[in-house]
Amino acid sequence: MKAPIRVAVTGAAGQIGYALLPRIAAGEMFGPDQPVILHLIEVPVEKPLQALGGVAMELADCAFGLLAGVVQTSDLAEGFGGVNWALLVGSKPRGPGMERNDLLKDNGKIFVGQGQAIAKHAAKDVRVAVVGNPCNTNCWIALQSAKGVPASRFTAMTRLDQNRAQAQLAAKAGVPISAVAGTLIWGNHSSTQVPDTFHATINGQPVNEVIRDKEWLEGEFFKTVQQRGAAIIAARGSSSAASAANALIDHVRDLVRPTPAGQWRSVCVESDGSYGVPKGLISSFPVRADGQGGYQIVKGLPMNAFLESKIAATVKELEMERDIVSSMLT
Ligand code: NAX
Repeated sequence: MKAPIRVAVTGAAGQIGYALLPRIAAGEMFGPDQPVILHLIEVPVEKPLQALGGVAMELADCAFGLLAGVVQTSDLAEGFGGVNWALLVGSKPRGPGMERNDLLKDNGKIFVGQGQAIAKHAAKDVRVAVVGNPCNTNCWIALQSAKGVPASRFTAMTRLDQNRAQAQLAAKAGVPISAVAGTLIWGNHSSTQVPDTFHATINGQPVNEVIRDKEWLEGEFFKTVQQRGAAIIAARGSSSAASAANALIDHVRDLVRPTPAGQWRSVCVESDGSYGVPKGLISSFPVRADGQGGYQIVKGLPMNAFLESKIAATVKELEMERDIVSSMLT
């Protein structure tokens, strides 16, 4: 058995936390031979802290062989102390009548503090995955605030969007999920995200040769993926939780392991200027992991006018978000 790794999860008493934690403790994220010590971080408020106690009791009651310890805390020094992974799930939800700019600023403050605490207290090899929305910009803030931690350690999640796109294509083509490969999300995890079917395949064939319905591919498919989160809220009365937790398991597991030859995963990472995305923005790209803690943005995928115009729009939104929060950074 390997030595345990420490994994921090913020917002651990929330609904994604509830769906996520047992799966990490069961070995689905880091493998069946990797023990974990979970650092559960919540706000210092009675109700979530009480709920967190219940989550910890349930984790104990699962008697997971890989769960080597549980820390419950509101203190960021303790929460991020020695952690190898920081999964930043908790954030402030958008309240009734709240402007997007206010949401960005309120969450910005949270991620400044968390970025600073990660730099100060986490393990030297710490890696960060941001889920709490607006996740790209929150990730950008955390990265700017975590002085001394390499930017390549910071990612944000568009894997749920990729999984949604893959499922929609499989359903439309009437094929198993496994027949669809290479689905890809560009840009911001928001309603401007760009689900790309041009580089995906179904049973090894280009998508548009199997689904001969350009109107659906550029219309309904696009909108369904972009607005799936809102559709789930409308149906369930709360936002995606099981699928979001599942996507985070996929996101981290696929960054830890080497990506199989010829494949990529959608991951929001710091732009190096590829595909016309300004350097420094946290944007979703096709990414390949090397299994040693590193990754590469896949270069040279052919683009077209449709993709370019959609990517330009989502990048514009990312720049706008960055400009709103950048005054918070010292
Ligand atoms: P919940 O409201 O159920 O839980 C959030 C939890 O975070 C709460 O328990 C709250 O007390 C805690 N929290 C808030 N601020 C915190 C802080 N500063 N430190 C520690 N804990 C804090 O939300 P949930 O459904 O779990 O969603 C969590 C976040 O994921 C939201 O921001 C949501 O928008 C985002 N999502 C992101 C997705 C993605 O694909 N990137 C998809 C799913 C989800 O919508």
